Amino acid sequence: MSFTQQAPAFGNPYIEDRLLRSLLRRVLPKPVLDDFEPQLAELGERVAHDFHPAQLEDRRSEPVLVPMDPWGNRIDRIDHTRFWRRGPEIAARHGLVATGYDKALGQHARTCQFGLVYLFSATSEFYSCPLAMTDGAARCLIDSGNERLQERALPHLLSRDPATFWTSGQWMTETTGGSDVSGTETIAEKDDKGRWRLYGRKWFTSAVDCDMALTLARPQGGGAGSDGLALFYLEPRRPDGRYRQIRIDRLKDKLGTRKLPTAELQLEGAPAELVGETRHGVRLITPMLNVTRLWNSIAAMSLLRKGVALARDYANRRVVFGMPLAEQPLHIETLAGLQAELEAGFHLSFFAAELLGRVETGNADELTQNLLRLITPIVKLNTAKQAVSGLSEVCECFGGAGYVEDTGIPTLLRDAQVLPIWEGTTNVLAIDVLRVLRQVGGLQPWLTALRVLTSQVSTPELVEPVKQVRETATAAAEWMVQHSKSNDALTAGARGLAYTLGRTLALALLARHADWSLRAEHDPRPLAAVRQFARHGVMRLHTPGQGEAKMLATDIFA
Ligand code: UCC
Repeated sequence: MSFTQQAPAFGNPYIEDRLLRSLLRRVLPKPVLDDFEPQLAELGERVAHDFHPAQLEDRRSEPVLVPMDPWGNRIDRIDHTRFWRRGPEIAARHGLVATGYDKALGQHARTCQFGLVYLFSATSEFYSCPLAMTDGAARCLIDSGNERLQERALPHLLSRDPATFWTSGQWMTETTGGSDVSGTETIAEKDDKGRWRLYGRKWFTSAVDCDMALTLARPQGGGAGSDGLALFYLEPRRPDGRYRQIRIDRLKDKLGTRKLPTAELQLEGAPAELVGETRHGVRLITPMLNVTRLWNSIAAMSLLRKGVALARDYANRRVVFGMPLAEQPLHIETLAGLQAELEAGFHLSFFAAELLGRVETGNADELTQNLLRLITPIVKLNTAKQAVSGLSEVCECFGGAGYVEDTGIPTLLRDAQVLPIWEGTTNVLAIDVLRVLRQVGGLQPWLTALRVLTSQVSTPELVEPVKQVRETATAAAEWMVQHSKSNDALTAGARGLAYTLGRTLALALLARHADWSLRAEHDPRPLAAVRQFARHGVMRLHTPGQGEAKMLATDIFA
């Protein structure tokens, strides 16, 4: 019998995840954790022993658009994968959206919810995407103050009963673009009964067979640009499942997230309802964007965590050059580097979740609200990049097997590549960071957060990382002063700024957690993560050389 390699095993991602468990012990009051923990363990059990093997077995299936029935009737039915058909049951039963709004959990509702999302997302065939939009829609409707729509939709969006649970879509992207929506061509017209009807083409509508959707359209006679757009609510399908004046042209042929049916569709007079006024739709939909950006961050860490867990397990099973990979110094370094980036992105994401929970329950002052607004794009763009580069490394940890589809490893990387693209690309979000800095009057919320976090660190071993945080904070403040004089220089350096703000905050969060872990639990591993991450560096600021950059980018000799 020739040699066969043992496959990596994937265990309960709650029971086996030191990171999440120790974060929850620090952040949640003990009675809340004691009460909530069985839900995490139960979902983790299903993820490892049901969802993961079921998805591997059904690896090849993809959703299919069935435009016509056999008798020539237009039906536009989407036949989902097996796992997707279970989505509503899983989402409702485990409260993947509802937990975030659970009043009994108070300001901890978001931490608890995103704990569940972190366990589920990487093993959800991206069913987490419609759930993110569902959560975003609930937030949006609450913030809009539109009581009629709240009464209509919230009981469904926040339902824990699969029979009444709804998902929501977020239909923003058109052929004119998903980043700059000011060119949106969808028109809203009133019919002779005074009802709004939408006409236009949506170009990237994820999870198209949702129960409701929020979308942007231009009321006829309204102004140009994004100010003239209004936010509309629609229920795309009739009770029999047929679409209401909507035609699906095709499903997208994407690099990854292939189980997620993303469609191009035509609105041919679809009935809709105004959420707010007949303009300022972009402003009205931003609560949704901010919530989905946080889901994106947690999803990034969920995927990276799964990859690292598989690579770590594999390193114990794979023997080469006479030794398990897990005992080889260079492989150990590689895994340690991955783990440190994971821990950094994890603490960033859960810090944002914690702040969101405080803001939503009225337990946050203005500075904290500004901090949440500032770090939401920063956390999203940093974690998305960490997931892509980390999962590329994860593939390499498996050698050739990491390049072979039926191991399930390549899918992790392909799926991760959507994370820096949708919900705001890295550049769009870096520019959003500049927008927030202008609105909140500069770096103050970030500087204050660093000061508060580092003041909680007293362990002598953490003196150096804390110094690194403080020095980078000073450098960032100086960089802002130097570059604020030129809008071009500020914009060209915005990525470097956003990376630096994110990585420095991550280092401070890691240090705070390591300090607590050493004192409260005598666990030295978070300290090791701080040091490793500090070695990777947090400073990404640079002074852009505009002339040279342009010469290189255009390849034209000036
Ligand atoms: O739809 C898509 C696929 C869905 C898949 C969901 C998956 C979720 C993750 C799942 C994980 C498993 S993808 C398409 C997504 N599209 C975007 O994310 C849009 C990206 N573009 C931007 O974010 C841009 O910055 C825009 C569209 C917001 C820029 O629009 P404008 O109109 O040029 O921007 P303005 O005029 O600067 O902003 C309009 C208002 C301003 O407030 P006022 O009117 O009071 O001055 C801004 O301050 O909106 C405010 N604003 C915000 N407020 C802009 N962005 C934000 C924000 N993020 N939060 C709060």
